[in-house]
Amino acid sequence: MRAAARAQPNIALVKYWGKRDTERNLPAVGSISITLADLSTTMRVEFDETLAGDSLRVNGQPSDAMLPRVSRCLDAVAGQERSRATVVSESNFPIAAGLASSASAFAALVVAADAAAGTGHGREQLANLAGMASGSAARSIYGGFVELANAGDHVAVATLCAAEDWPLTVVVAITASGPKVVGSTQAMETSRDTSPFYARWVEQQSADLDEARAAIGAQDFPRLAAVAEHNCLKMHSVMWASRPPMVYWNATTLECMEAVRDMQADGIPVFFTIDAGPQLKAVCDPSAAAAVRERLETTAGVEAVMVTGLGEGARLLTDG
Ligand code: 2P0
Repeated sequence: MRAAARAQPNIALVKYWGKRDTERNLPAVGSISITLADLSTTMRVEFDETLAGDSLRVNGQPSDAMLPRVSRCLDAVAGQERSRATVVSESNFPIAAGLASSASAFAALVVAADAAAGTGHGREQLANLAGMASGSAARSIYGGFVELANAGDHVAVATLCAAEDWPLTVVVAITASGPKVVGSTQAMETSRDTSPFYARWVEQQSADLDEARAAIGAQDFPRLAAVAEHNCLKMHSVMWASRPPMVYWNATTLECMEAVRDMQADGIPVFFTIDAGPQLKAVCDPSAAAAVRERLETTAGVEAVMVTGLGEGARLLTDG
């Protein structure tokens, strides 16, 4: 009745922003992401019929705030009649700072809970269960370049290109640590309810997905760079035009963006993307990784830099 699983966060190149069904947490738009290699969350789940309630520890500390969401996810995987569980989560990167910690956490949680409960869900089902807990978590079930598509009352998720077939490098510039001001779930609803650009955002997404899919199929870096930066800035424009406005960037985020622009002008194959947080993620060809790292590390205000390749999807650990 116990198991452990590991999953990595993913970074969307064509973003998920907005929900079409808040009850089942279904996204309003499809998305395309890359799963990272070196940042990870390990989840240990143990069901025990003698326990009176679920418990959760995150990086050694009890986490009552996240517990209801984890309990609902366990109900979805193992059924309402399940035994209560002890859940222990360890991440090797800062949580709740726009680095998709919920994606790696819930992807690892559903894989561990499925094994611990012996429910034997298929991969597609696990992606849907992870997505119900956190939309982006569905993508971390898979590795490499991953597309999530809306399909009726569920999502269809698949790897478009394996990590080893187009091994890009991601350099994450941490410009501020600590939890974000507005959580994504609330921010998405505010955008849908108030942003004059939201409807256009949803309408244009399939064109961006087509463009990114084609760029990935052809391993065309400049083409992928152009659509990814466009889609990122469009998502942030939706947020900026919301009421109240949601601006996740700080001055250092902009300094990093300018550093990426300077590198592009020098012919370095790199592009940026930014999620619901102030960190800038630079995606580059591995041959440029050292230069990109050095440039971002020496950009004023950057607190730390993390470098990673692309990795595999969520998986069980045998030392469970
Ligand atoms: C993404 N983000 O595609 C986008 C870009 C943030 C900006 O998916 O409400 O934490 O739990 O389904 O998965 C963050 O959203 O949101 C996210 P919920 P989630 O990566």
